[in-house]
Amino acid sequence: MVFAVVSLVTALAAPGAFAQLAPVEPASPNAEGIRDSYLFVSIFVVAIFVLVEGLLIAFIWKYRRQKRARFDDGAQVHGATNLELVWTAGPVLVLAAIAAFVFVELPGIKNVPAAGASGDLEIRVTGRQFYWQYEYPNGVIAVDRMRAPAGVPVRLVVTAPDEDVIHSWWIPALGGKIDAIPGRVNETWFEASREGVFRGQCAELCGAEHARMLAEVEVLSRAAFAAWLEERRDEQTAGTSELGQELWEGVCAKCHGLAGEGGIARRIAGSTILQDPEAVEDIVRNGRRTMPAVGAGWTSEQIEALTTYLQESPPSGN
Ligand code: HEC
Ligand SMILES: [Cu+2]
Repeated sequence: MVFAVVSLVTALAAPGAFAQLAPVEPASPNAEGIRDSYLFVSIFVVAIFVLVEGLLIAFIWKYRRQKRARFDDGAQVHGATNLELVWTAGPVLVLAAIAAFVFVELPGIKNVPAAGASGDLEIRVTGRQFYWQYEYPNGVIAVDRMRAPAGVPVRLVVTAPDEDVIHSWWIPALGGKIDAIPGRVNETWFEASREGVFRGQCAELCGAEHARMLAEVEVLSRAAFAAWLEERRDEQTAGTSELGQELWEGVCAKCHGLAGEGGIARRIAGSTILQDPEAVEDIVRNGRRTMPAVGAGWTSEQIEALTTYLQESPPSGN
């Protein structure tokens, strides 16, 4: 008990500690709505905590034994109509205030805003063991790191393949969690208010390498995003994009290690299979014994990107 109090007090005394108790600095209107709701609820939480603990201490003091004999009862008190009315009506009013506030905020958190003059952008987000795959309207594919424009509503269509498990998309600065469920399509959105890199994490325990299922959204200016998307499209067609490296690092390395040195799955550095595009395609599309079909449904561009990467930069093993 004493230890708990001491550690709580020291934790709160650290600079910026209170800020750390609040959700991260929002960078999208829906994340703002979530944080505002959190802070609104916190007002009551803190007030009730102080009231209850304050009364507790006051009563312990006021009704202490003093000179009364050890086993004598204290004065008996019965009935206090006004007090009873207050502690019945008070919580009702508090709950009504919280419910009203949340219902006002909720549409702004949940609903994708109507597209502006520039139209919105839709990105398909697929959660798989243990990576996030993004598909842009022009066919560009990326893994784990999403690029998005600032100031544009981005609609995320979130799902998982039938043979996979449930994951949960969550970039705290850009909004709430949304589950990626096999065979179901969920929608969420963000409209990034500033450029920067916003980090998140799969928020649903999804298997051995769940902790490494990190996600990032790199928010660029509109012009920079448009340029990136177009360039990536061209590079992807020409087979010179970073997609191959993204696939190796985002997919294979999570189980086999960044240098193929082995992890939760065996070492594959130096394996001749990796130099044989057809063998790689087969194993990646169909799995092999205990290896799941991590690339089922991949486009031929994806397969080519990976096999080219494996030939150009074979995993070194250390
Ligand atoms: C979910 C974890 C996981 C991921 C992701 C994964 N693998 Fe595997 N991989 C395994 C396991 C487990 C085995 C061992 C299979 C067996 O023999 O039972 C394996 C075996 C292999 C082998 C050796 C096969 C053989 O017969 O010798 C190769 C090559 C391979 N993986 C390539 C890849 C490539 C390329 C990727 C990325 C596209 C990848 N793996 C992604 C789990 C994974
Ligand atoms: Cu996951």
